[in-house]
Amino acid sequence: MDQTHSPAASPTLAALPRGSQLLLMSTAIKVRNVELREVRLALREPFRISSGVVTERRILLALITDTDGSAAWSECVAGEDPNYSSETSDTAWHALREWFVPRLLASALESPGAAAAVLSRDVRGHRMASATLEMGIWCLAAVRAGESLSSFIGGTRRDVHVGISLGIQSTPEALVERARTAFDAGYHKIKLKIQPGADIEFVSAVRSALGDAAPLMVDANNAYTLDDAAHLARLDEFGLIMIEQPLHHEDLRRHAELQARLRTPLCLDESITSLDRAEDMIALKSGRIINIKPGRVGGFSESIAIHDVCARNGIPVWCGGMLESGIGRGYNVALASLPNFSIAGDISPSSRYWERDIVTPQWEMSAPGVMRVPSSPGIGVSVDVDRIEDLTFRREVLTAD
Ligand code: OSB
Ligand code: MG
Repeated sequence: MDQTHSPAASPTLAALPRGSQLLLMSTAIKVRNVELREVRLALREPFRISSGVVTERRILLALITDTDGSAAWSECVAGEDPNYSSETSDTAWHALREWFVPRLLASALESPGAAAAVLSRDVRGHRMASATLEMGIWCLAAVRAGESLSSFIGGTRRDVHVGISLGIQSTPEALVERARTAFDAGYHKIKLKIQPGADIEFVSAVRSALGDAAPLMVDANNAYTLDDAAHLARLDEFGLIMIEQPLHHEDLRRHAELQARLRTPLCLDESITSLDRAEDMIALKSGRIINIKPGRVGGFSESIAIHDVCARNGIPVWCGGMLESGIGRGYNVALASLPNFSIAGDISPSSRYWERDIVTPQWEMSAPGVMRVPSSPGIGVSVDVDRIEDLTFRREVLTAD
């Protein structure tokens, strides 16, 4: 299946990379300054995965302003500790300030699709930091074009299905209670975090309590090894939609061996850091589904390329989450509006995470399990700058001179 969903009608323009059509008619993007902020936002309840727990997010935000005065906010998905990725809020701040923002300030971009190459030239890694600017440039270009980010990148869905990711709980009963609330709220995918000692019994309890119709999956965040293959095969009996990233965060080969021994599809998250890794996963049969987090792969251009290659190979994708504020959520909603995002994303409403988000309106379900894709320019929600000001822990404005 060839997926071409360019917003342009003309065949010549449609052949150009997404987002470049309108910009041909205007001028290149020249960034005047980038304001970095770290805001601290407490989660409503601690979120525990096999490799750590978060109670308060340290969220890095960037406000990118161009020489015409157009602006866009973006968010870095790096976490507080290096337990999901080697990047953290602190390493991302450093990478942005020292390497990525200076490159951006020194460049004129013909199209947002050109940003990734400018940012990553001669830099290894630091994809989450780089993605902060890459995604911001896509949003800025959409704002300049007066279009929603969704339609600008070729999104076709007006609504996206939402899932929820439930952290590891102390008892199966506590997990059942949360999963039941989520099922009743209409979530289309309920993800249970697991680890050795909190897996079979917990999943079994939820499946028994909610019945066969509940859309359940699990995510192990690398907590197992191939020696656990027989143990993990016991999950096959629970009719899970998928098992996410059971093995090492950089592995593909062992996941392929494991997949051959399981009926349940494997979905990779941590291991897919680029288009090449996605192609390798497909070639090696290391999994049958990909969780795309744009921050993990360096931004929207790479995410769209992964989306497209997966569509051509019959691999469904879904949009993962990194406990983003309402700003990062806006990017995820836009990305999830692309056609091959056929599985509900980890894109829950603001109230699942925060007492009060930093955007207005806050993200809410428009119907049970559904979130509307905004049609107004950019991410389609307003950034609450006063609230950001109150939550700011550090701030720095970087300019060309
Ligand atoms: O593995 O998907 C993950 C949060 C932090 C780090 C890793 C993961 C997650 C989630 C949260 O599952 C999903 C969400 O943002 O709701
Ligand atoms: Mg995951």
